[in-house]
Amino acid sequence: MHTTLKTGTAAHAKLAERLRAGDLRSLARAISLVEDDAPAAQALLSACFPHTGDALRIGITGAPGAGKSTLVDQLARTFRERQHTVGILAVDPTSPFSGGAILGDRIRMERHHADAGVYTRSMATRGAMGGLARAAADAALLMEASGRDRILIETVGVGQDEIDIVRLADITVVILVPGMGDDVQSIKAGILEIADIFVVNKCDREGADRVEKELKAMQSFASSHGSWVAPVVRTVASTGQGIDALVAAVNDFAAWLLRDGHLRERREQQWRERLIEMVRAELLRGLQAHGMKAEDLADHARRITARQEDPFATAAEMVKAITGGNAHEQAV
Ligand SMILES: Nc1nc2c(ncn2[C@@H]2O[C@H](COP(=O)(O)OP(=O)(O)O)[C@@H](O)[C@H]2O)c(=O)[nH]1
Ligand SMILES: [Mg+2]
Repeated sequence: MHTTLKTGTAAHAKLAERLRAGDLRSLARAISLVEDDAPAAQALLSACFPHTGDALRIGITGAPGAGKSTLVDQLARTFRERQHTVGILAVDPTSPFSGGAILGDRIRMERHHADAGVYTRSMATRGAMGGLARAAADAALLMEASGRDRILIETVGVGQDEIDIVRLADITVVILVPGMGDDVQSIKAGILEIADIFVVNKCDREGADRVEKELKAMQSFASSHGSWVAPVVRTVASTGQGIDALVAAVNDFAAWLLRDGHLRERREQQWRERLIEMVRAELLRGLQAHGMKAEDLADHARRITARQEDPFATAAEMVKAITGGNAHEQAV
């Protein structure tokens, strides 16, 4: 089954067009639409999608205060020097604030204010309807459609949300710092496994050697990477020390991705997962359009718990109601 790309209505087409021409206000408006999961968002994303796929999306994660924002700033500056255009997406699953209200990111936006080649946007739990990871992925896509070829996605290290968010990137950079109690041993295995590049930031502090040594001892954890061994880069983000080495590591990894179909494989895996998510969201939307309310779901749950209703039959019935057929027969 193939669905051709839908062209949106005139209004979406116009917004998409202005966004693609580099108009920052249109980009901001478009991101708000996807953040709100507005009905208009789908047509807009569809219109932008054909104009994406060439940018490098770099996910950066680490504990609060590790220096992510400072490092992202330095990366943005370096990429600008090398004639790239940059989109920065700061995603905070722990914050209820959105749209640029995250402290520090305001300061950053002011710093890059004069440069239209750097676009910064904050995103938080409250703003993102239908999942932060989904909204972040869509926002990154819009930034890319607006012509940015380096998308930096910064997210705070707090667990599954963070993993979901960095997994939408092509490259994942994990930042550690000496003496913050987040010794390598205490870092969640899930985070170590997704790292393509390790950064030991705040190397002006004591203990950087130990963090680096521990990381190197654990490099074998990144076994899912095949021939790539995640390097350890030492930085002092606040002075810019080590940033060139980090950019070099990013470029090395980007080159590795382009060899033997690694990038294609990674992106296909991402789309497999995202498609499932999108279908799930679409089904829920269909159910809501069909009149299902949160109270109905609560009623079902109550009856099911009391063994007055069969959840397996209910789920099939619900899907059948919106697809007009037997879900199982159709799926097989
Ligand atoms: N000493 C030192 N301080 C740093 C370094 N990098 C960042 N900082 C400081 O650490 C604090 C937190 O940095 P920030 O980038 O906001 O961290 P984030 O929460 O991970 O985004 C700020 O005061 C930075 O100036 C570094 O390499 N050395
Ligand atoms: Mg930050």
